[in-house]
Formats: sequence, structure tokens, C-alpha cells
Amino acid sequence: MRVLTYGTFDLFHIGHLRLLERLRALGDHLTVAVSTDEFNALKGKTSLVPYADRAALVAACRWVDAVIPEDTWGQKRDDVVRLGIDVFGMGGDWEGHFDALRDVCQVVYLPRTDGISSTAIKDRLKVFDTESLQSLKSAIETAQQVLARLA
Ligand code: C2G
Repeated sequence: MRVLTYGTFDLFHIGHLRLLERLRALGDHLTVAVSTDEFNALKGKTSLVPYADRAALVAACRWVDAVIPEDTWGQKRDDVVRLGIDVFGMGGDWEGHFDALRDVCQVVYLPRTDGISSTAIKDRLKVFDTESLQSLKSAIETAQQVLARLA
């Protein structure tokens, strides 16, 4: 059974890994279509990691047998037919979005892994960016000045 999925896979994390592991377990071959940087722009997403590196990281995953680029929303049906896909699978946040493919393959939505996302990782990293550190520094200086006046 050949399985297919799509995604950005920015900052490859355990949620991505657990999804790919479960999708691979549905068959004996898993193809992952990784969103190109240009397609990400269409999705309104900017990834920190460029396409070539995101694709290489996904391709290195033991559960992945092939990686192709995802350039458009509309390529899924052609990919399913061209690649002889039996099962199309996505994480649960996409529940119902791809049911139209049910005439050419099985469609499954698997529960997401809680507590992790590329967005959450980026937000946690934001506290270390120079602007945030600068405002923290000036807040500390202000507090020191107030304390000095109180002393
Ligand atoms: N995912 C997950 N658990 C998480 C985070 C993500 O199971 N904690 C799943 C998502 O549900 C998705 C896959 O991992 O199926 C890839 O997630 P993203 O890289 O965020 O992909 P997305 O932006 O949803 O792109 O045409 C479909 C799109 O390309 C999907």
C-alpha cells in the first residue's frame, strides 16, 4: 500500500515525526510532498528553513521513502493517480478538507501531536531576538534607576 501526505515541515519536530511514522505504518511506501517556499507564500506561511533543507530533513526520516515538491493546492489528485497512491493521509487539523479525493484513494486524518508546532517553536524563540532583549534591557535599567532613587 502506497501512502501520500503533504506539508511544510518547518523546524522538523516530534509532531511531524509521529505523523510520518503512523502514516508509514498504514502501508509499505510513504511519499511526502514538501511545500516549496513559493507555495508556502501562497499558503501565507513563511518557513525559517528553506525548501531544500526541509525536503532533505524529511527525506532522511526513516519512515519516508520518497519526497516530491508541493507547488500548488491542486496537484493532489494528479499525484495520487500518477504515483498509484492507495492512502492519502493528513493530520487532524485538515479533517474533511480532502474528502473529495475519496474516489481515487482512501483518505485518512490522524490525530495531531499535542503541545508542539513550528509556530510555537518560533514564538518561543522570539524572546531571544535582539529587539525583545533590547526592550528587556531598558526595562531593567529603568527598574535600577527607580530602585536607586528609593535607596
Ligand atoms: N502535524 C501533526 N502534529 C503537530 C503538528 C503538525 O500531526 N503537532 C501534522 C499536520 O497536521 C500536517 C503535517 O504534520 O498533516 C505537516 O504540518 P505542517 O508542516 O504545518 O503542514 P501544513 O502547513 O498543514 O501544510 O496541502 C497541504 C498543506 O501543504 C499542509
